Amino acid sequence: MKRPQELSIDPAAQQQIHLARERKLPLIWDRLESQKPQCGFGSLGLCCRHCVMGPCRIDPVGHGPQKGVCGATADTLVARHIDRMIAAGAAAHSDHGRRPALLLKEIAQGVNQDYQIKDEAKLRAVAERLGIQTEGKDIPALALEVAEIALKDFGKQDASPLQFLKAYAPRRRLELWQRKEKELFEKTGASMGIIPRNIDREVVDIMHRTTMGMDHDPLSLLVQGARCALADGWGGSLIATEIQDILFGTPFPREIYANLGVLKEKAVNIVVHGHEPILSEMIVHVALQEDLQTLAKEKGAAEGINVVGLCCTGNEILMRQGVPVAGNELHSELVLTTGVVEAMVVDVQCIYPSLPQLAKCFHTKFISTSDQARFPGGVHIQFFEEKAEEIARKIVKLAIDNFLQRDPKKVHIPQEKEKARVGFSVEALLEILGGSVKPLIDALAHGQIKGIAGIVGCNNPKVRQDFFLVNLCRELLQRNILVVGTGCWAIAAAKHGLMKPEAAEIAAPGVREVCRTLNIPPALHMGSCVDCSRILVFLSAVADHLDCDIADLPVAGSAPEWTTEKAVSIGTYFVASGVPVHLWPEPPVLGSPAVTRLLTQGLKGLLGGWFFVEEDPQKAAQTIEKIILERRKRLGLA
Ligand code: BF8
Ligand code: SF4
Repeated sequence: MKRPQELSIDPAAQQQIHLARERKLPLIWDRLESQKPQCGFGSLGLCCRHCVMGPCRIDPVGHGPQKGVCGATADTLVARHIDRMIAAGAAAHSDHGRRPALLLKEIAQGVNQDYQIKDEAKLRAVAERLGIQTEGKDIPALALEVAEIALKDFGKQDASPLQFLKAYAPRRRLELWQRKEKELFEKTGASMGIIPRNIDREVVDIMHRTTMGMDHDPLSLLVQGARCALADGWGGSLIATEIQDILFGTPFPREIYANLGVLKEKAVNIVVHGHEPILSEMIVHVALQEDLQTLAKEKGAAEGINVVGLCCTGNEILMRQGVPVAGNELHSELVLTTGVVEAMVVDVQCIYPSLPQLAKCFHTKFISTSDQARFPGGVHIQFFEEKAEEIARKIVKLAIDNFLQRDPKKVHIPQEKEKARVGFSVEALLEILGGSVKPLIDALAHGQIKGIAGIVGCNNPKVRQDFFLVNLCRELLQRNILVVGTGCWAIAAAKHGLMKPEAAEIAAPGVREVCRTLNIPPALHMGSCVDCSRILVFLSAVADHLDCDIADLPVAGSAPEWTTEKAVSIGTYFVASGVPVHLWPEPPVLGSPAVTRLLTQGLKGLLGGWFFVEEDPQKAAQTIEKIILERRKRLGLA
């Protein structure tokens, strides 16, 4: 059995793993062990269950079957599987984006009174960007138009590009996608679209083309994968980010705390976990109401109510409200083992189904709220946006009532918490830079900063928690590469002190100097996973300023502890936008050398980005540096 130190580099996690073992509480790492050895066919992408002539598998060493019952080859199986991963990931982000779009419409029409538009300036900016005539129009009218355009991007039936993509993607990139569609047709005689037409349709297209007896060509499967991922990045995720900013405010820099030490022994602790801020914003709002704070104190919680976030919904309220974050994905079980969580309230995505059972070992109420995410063993309180405040109050009251059930013998809160400066939206970055990307471009041109790397994605129990996220970041900073990112990486960077302005000390002199001058940390928190769209928008601003393509910029990406299908979609839309992307662990594609070649080499000529796999943070940083240096050279920079 591995020691806690081998499972996580986070001392808070190590303590709680140790404690859980003493109390015989099963954790995710134990279940991973129990799954070993994991299926070799699945790991290589060589199995298929798309019809009941199967399940089929293909023998990677050539002794067994080389084709499925229908005749599908390894190349088809692997490409179809990756496509379905992209479709699921894009669906998750985009279905999330649909909610704020619908809510914006309801607010504009006066149907929903529980929420307001907090950021009118952002609404105007988005409307202008979408080409809406803004003069003389009031806020509800503009909100309605923006919402309608967003909703149309989900449902329009013509083949024109998504409106959001057209309004936000850089000029040269749009031209490249159009050119490549033509080239593909000229070369193959088959029509293959890259530019997304409709967010939902690209997901449906994948489900259609990957069913039995449809598309068997790895190239056309992967091109549709790219198209669907682009519908996520420049569509669903972007819509989520922009409209959430309109509804709840665009993030600007602020100080927060991160790690399990943000829990309070003398408070009613409510952990909000999941992804959509619509519920968590309301929980934060009602938890501040005086009558509820008083009620908590009457029950003996001297410090009232303490709402903390987890994972991406945590990132949302951290960026906008300064709510402390208890941890990233692998902290989601550990937070319960502190014994001080009165309620864990979840919405959608990345919520382990093990949580309600683990909550039962304590007094913790596990409360699910989404019609799309039910958890046997938990409490379900259905959330309705039009009754948001009433429902949020009910949830918070339940948590308060639960305070008296806490068992002091089971309480252990690790002391670890780190300060972090977060909230680097594109708007915030532009303000820091004095209104334009030019100072950053100058710093890049003069070699003060070599390049920019985006680190995104998850924790994965197959990788020592935070080890790769943190060490890759350090390695890049030491190579004079500025780091931006989102999701569980951002929480890791915050927990490990990389988001304090003082962390600039570990960076090479150029980055250090820039950070000192601008008073920013060297690792910039740009938000939740849907906020990877902020990175796209920022790259777009830089590319348009230079009148070049994203593929010309000295940038690269990485998802070094990735887990989810959403991460595949994110990685793919960066690649399809011209950014090379590092991955670890390796994706389930190695069963097809042809698909692997396409992903690691072929896509480069087509879209400018490609994937590479590397197990070691130092080597991954070396490769990223090499890519950045090559791109600098092509741009004529030293
Ligand atoms: O959307 S980084 S484990 S929490 S998938 Fe999930 Fe991965 Fe965390 Fe956020 Ni993103
Ligand atoms: Fe097997 Fe083909 Fe059916 Fe897949 S689609 S399960 S490979 S027969």
